[in-house]
Amino acid sequence: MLYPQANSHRDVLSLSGIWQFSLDLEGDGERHRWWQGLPSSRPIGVPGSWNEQYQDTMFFMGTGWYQTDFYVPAQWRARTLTLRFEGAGHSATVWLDSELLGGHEGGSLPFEFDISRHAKPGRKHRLTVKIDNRLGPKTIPPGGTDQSNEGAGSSFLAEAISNFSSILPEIQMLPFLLETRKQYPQVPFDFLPYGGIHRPVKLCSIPKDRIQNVRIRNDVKRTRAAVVFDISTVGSATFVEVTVTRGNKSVKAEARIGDGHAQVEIGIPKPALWHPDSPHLYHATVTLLKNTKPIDEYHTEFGIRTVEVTENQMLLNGKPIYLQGACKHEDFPILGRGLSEAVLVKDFSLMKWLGANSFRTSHYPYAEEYLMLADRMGFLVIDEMPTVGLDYKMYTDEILHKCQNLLTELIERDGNHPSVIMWSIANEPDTFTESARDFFGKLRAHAKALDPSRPVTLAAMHVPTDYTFEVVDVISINRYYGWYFDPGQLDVAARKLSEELDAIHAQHKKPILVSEFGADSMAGLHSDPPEIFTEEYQAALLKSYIDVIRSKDFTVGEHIWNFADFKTPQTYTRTVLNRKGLFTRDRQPKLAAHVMRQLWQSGR
Ligand code: GCB
Repeated sequence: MLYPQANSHRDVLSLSGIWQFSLDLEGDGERHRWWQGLPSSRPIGVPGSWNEQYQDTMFFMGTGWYQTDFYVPAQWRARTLTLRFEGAGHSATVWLDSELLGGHEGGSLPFEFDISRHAKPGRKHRLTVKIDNRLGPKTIPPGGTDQSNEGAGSSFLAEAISNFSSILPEIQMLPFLLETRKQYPQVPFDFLPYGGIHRPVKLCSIPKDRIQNVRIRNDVKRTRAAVVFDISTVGSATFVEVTVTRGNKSVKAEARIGDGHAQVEIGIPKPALWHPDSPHLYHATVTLLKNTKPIDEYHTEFGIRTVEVTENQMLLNGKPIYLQGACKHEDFPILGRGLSEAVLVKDFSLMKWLGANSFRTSHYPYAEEYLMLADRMGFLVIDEMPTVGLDYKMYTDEILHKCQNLLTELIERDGNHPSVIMWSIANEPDTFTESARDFFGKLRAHAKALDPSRPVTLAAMHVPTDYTFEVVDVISINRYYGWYFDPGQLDVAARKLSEELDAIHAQHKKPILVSEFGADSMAGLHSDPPEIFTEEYQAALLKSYIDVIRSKDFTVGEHIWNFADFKTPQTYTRTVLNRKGLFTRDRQPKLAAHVMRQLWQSGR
């Protein structure tokens, strides 16, 4: 699936704007054929989560219906017409007029429908989308089945209690402890399970004979790069031509199409390599030819670079690279998870201001616009699956198959971006059982089969007995000493972190990224000596972790949790937001941001 674009053979119409919206509180919208018209609807902004657009939708878990009317331009005749959703969910069901087009599960990857049979150029159509943001024991990510407290993610503890309560009386305390872990809405992760059409919806007009997909890979040998374009096509075109341009230089090559596929290789002597300090991009134009006549084209940018992993290091273009940055969320006041290019630009400019060179798309794939901008501005991205909060009971063939499909979709979408240097196949799943090693081992193998050029990691918390350390290329650990453990004791935290890093590396001989560490701070709360929740304590904790991380020659980076404060479910450990941000939710720097800027701007 190619990212939609308008060029001399293609057209895109944005359906972003104000749609109509109704909550389906009785769950009978389908029975009442709401695609024919929404009852008592109100306006809603698309893209955007529904949560913060009205007071009564803030914590709503259930189904909400969206509707809008649009015209298909009269000149779009004899074309293939598609309707593309960049991200909506958690699940979406779509109707065009009274025709059911289909559905999609998972809110963070694009999906599209061919509507050529239903849509008539020059006519007005009604588009209806039913969104359900409820999560269950088999969704990715998992969650409670409704907005009550019946959650997934704690089955291990519940089972342990019933098994051991006759032998160990203390274990009877566990139901109480479990109760205190609950949050509202109940999900086994720490960000709001937003609902809505989070990313743009687009109506696309593409040629019937067309370029279907373009995969770009590069092989760099000494002073020459071979860039290979794998192109799939639809229809009867015979040749495909690729022109690669940089500045005023261009190179061209073509190949014959066989069975809807062609491979074009272009040699580039002395390539300008992509690197965060010099994010050189090449421009490629792929042209589809029928009897030498161009009938479709697609433009894309790409970068030439290599990534390798040794026992101690990550190498970018053969040289060690150290990741400094923060994990993010798609989260902003009022927009929720909704895409705003202005917020994106603001965030990337703040990351540059900090001196960060990387980030992780915790805990799901972000809008592709993030990667496009990361390519241009020079950020190294760890691209994460939506596999967050998996418990050990989920390690079944059925769920594995689901995760493999998601990984395929992710690599299909993001594989061409030079900024993506590593796939993260999960965040903090249960990894203390051998079944975790088998499950994530198979997922890693799937990633390698689709994309041998990138290392694979998993952000783990069950240190040191983590079975997935055996199957990943880079070990990533999320650590909260000095916060959830040993609060207020930075010296103890530093000692524990240091011992743990040494022990993991001694056993596994793999590079380690500290993929999360941090402390909440309420902007404006101060204390001396530093106490938890103050700006001083957050800054001191980050600094002391970084001193430890940098003292090891096998660590490959420091990723702070989190770039900015973000919205969470309600629980007594959160004050409306998770406040581990370097910035407030509206992107004003806390003390820690200034401290990190000083550290990062001067390099490792
Ligand atoms: C973690 C999770 C992240 C949480 C964070 C926290 O380990 O990966 O999703 O938000 O801790 O602040 O508790």
